[in-house]
Amino acid sequence: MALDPEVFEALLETIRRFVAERLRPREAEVAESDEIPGDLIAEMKALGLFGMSIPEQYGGLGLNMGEELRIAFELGRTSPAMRSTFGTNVGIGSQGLIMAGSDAQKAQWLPRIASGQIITSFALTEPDVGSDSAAVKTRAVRDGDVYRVTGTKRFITNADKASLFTVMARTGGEGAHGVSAFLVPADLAGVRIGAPERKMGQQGAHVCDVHLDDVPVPAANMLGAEGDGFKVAMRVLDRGRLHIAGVCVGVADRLIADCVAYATTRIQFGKPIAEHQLIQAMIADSKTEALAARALVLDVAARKDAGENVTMESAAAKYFASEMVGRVADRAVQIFGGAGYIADYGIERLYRDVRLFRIYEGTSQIQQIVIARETIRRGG
Ligand code: COS
Repeated sequence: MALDPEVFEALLETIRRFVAERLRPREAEVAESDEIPGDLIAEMKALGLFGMSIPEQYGGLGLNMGEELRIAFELGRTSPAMRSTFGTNVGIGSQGLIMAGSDAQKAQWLPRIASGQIITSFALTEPDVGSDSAAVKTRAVRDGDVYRVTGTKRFITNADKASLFTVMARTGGEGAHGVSAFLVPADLAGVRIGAPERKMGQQGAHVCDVHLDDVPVPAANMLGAEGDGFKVAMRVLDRGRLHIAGVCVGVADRLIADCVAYATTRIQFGKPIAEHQLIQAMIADSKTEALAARALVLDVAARKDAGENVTMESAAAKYFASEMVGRVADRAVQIFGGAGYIADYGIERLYRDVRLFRIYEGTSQIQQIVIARETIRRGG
């Protein structure tokens, strides 16, 4: 359900200011420390960012997809790691529960997820299970009132901060229909979190292994029915991919603004480089692509809010927007020239940060497969 438009515009303006005045000045500090400062996390909680997609009845802001995406555009204007702080609570960490959870499960967990009191995480990927996510090897074996869950999950965002994981584990035979989804509290016996990985970019956002060793997960913690886990994961990703596409648009807008600021003040050959046509061509290409991605994202969000199936459209939005922001970041380094390669200007950092968008929540190649399959299935 949409918010009152005036209330929403006020929220958007507050977040715009929060990003510009509070988050942007702290980007270098976050990158160097590989942590989001506690005072910023407290402000994110106070703004309701952890619960923006969670229904109001559970203490969230209850934004619809169109609204969430317009906020994602604003959040994209700072280091992507800032958004990751609450990104799992808004998206992949909470949506399985919202889509497939029982009323009791929702009442138990969602209010604390919405407030940011607990962090959530989505555990699908494994050491041997990346793009082929129906091949999940983690096993869940029924034992009275519990399932005993054993396996290793890999590259799990926010795992070191999470109190609750949505874990996809195999309860049946091979393939997608043998997978079930479980809510796994991090404090159950047998849950062990690995050290944060060292990464190319997005410092401040942590990914870790999650080791599950005979973890006794209450049978009541299953999301949906046995065998539904793969479909739950795919529906969560349909939505998550659209959100990521929105963030890509925001980062592209930020990079274009940085390019314009630099190109209008940097003098070469006796005039600002923004007056040189080869620089203008790069600005024009970046702006055109960012506008196209924005329009696509908003169109898909409107379709989703209208109740349409947007599996294909979300994949297309994520594919286009993540590839687009990669090109925009590459041009930004080029426009900044030597300065684009120097850490102090922050452009090379964003260049590294955006590389992940083409990989996580499904690689570009997986998006191509989803787009092609679904287009063929729909007959064109
Ligand atoms: N929504 C609902 N159901 C879906 C679905 C979706 N988006 N996608 C697939 N399904 C269903 C199918 O309809 C099928 O069900 P039926 O057998 O009842 O018809 C079942 O799930 C299996 O689907 P499919 O045969 O398409 O599975 P594949 O093994 O071929 O895998 C891809 C499909 C490759 C698209 C999937 O594994 C994928 O998205 N991989 C990438 C995972 C990813 O993004 N990982 C990132 C890390 S998580 S942050």
